[in-house]
Amino acid sequence: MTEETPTDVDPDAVVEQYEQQLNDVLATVEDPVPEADDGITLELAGLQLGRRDLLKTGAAVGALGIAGCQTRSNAAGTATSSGGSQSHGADHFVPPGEHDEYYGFWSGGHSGEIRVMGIPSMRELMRIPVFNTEGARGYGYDDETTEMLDDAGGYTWGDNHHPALSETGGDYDGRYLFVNDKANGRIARIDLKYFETDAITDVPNVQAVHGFCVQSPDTEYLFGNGEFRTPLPNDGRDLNSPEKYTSLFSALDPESMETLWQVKVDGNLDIMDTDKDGRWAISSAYNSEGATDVQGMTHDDRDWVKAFDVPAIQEAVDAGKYEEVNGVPIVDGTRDSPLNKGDDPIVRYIPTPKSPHCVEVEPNGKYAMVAGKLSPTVTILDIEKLTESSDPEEVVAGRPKVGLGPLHTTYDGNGHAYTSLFIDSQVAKWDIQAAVEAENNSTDPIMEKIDVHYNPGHIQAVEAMTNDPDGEWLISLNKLSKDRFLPTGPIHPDNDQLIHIGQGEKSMELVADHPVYPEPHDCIFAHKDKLDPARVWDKSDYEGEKPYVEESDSGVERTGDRSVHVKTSSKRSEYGLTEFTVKEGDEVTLTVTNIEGVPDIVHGVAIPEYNVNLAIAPQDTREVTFTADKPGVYWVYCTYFCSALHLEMRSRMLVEPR
Ligand code: K7E
Ligand code: CUA
Repeated sequence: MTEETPTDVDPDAVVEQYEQQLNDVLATVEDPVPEADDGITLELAGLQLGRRDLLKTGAAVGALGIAGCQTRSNAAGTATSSGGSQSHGADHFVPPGEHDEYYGFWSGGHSGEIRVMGIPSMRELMRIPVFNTEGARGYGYDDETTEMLDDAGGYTWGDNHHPALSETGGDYDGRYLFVNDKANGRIARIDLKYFETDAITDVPNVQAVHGFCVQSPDTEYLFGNGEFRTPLPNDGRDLNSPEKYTSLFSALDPESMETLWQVKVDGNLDIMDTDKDGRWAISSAYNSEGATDVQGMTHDDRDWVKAFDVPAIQEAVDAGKYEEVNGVPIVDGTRDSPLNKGDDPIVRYIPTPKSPHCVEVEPNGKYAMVAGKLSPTVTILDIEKLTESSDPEEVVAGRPKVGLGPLHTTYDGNGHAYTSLFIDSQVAKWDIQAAVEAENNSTDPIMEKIDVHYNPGHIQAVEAMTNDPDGEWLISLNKLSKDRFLPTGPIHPDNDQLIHIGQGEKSMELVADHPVYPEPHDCIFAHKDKLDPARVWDKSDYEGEKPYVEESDSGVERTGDRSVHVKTSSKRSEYGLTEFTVKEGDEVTLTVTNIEGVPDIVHGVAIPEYNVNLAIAPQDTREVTFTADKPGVYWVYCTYFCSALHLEMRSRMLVEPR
């Protein structure tokens, strides 16, 4: 057998091929790609050159419109992280000891975690492991979290994209954060009392739950879009019949986290949002062709945004108009479905330029913005017309031309929309009402553009998903940082940039660069007053599920011929048991309570060579079960540096040979 050897492909040629391919696709978009003002379309995806390189070579600085503060941060070679630069109008500096105004929850992409940030300082406050395992918090090591991950499919990683805060009355209620796992089709819930993942659902029948949101205004449902089309059920049938594959829209109950029903549609579902009245869930979609490669997926001129009439779908489910697959009722929402005939289809198909990306509903709930991605436009949908009109074309209320590669839109609550432009590496600010009044493809509604570095995906403004955003800060989550930071080898951090959006016509100001570990997709911010996290555990929250081990309860109980239950308290600077003895081959259940009531004093339990790693916050109890199959002496130590006698905080596990 001959092994395939890598061929000598010129790396520059690969870039050219990519740009050629992208240009070819863009050339087929109905509305022609505008000439960039400064003639830098050759730098299409911004892959070749950082703007810093341009600065170094002195090229076209003026033409690129590089703002003063960017030049300054570039020249200094550092991010303006202190925010103390005098000429900045906006100050994001939070002095030592003071708190940020907002909590930011960042999706961690394929790291599987959520990161909690303080805004505007951009300080990382905490990480919440969700689909990953994580040593520092003992997540995926104790029985409870291990079982939760096992029950949700046993995957060891996830790809979280869209964090969503629970809402009551159109405002964040501080109870839960939800997030999707695109990789394994899961949805997780994080309890914001404890900042801990408390439930994960492996959604049946779907691959790649991508678009995800809570239903506004009262979180009655969670909605997830199965992006990849697959046979239904995906059990080996129809492998080579892509025309039979289907993509599913799923509804979950936020309390039980059960999948309530699904709707099958034509095309790939992508991103979604809901209106503000609990009626419509609106999803972008691409690949109406039902193809399996790039050429096929971008062949036709049109794709269809899907608007799901939620009460009508619920009615169809209640009336038994579904087929059941793997225990979930599936309603037929394809174009040819009988439920889509007549004046009140359960799913409306609204034409958009091909391959749109995001749908984001503005705070008033009047319009939904569909970012064009390949088209340089945003399609504005009039949500009221969804209800009133049977002509899908009438639903389109406007289509401003915002720039190249529009992906996501966010809002300041003052009538402005902000759209990220992936290809242009910019954020465009535009006037929503002006865009509705303007001709399609007009650039008149555009108020301002600001350079970001580089290739932004999502952008989010503070409290943008509520009915009443605060409109002061905006984050651009840029996929590439290129040369903005000290080099860290071939894998660079992403670059999340903080922009002050202020008031007035031209008001956007870049105030900070923030390197982030790959790869956040989206984030969401809540004012600090909307959350009330616990400082210590309330043991009544786990009463009946786990014991609370007082010092005097510490001991070893033999529960069977080959099983023991070891219970111990922990406090500064000792465990309730300074040693415990088990027999070789015993299944050991170790229960540890942190009996301290002092906030911030966490104790760990690590047992070398047994993969045991617990982290126990004040008043919490954790359990782990393992088999003591190696005779010998094993020190048990505390992993959190909890006191001056932390190193002495130890116990011994003695495993007697059988
Ligand atoms: Cu645009 Cu998953 Cu919302 Cu990434 S998605 S960017
Ligand atoms: Cu307890 Cu260190």
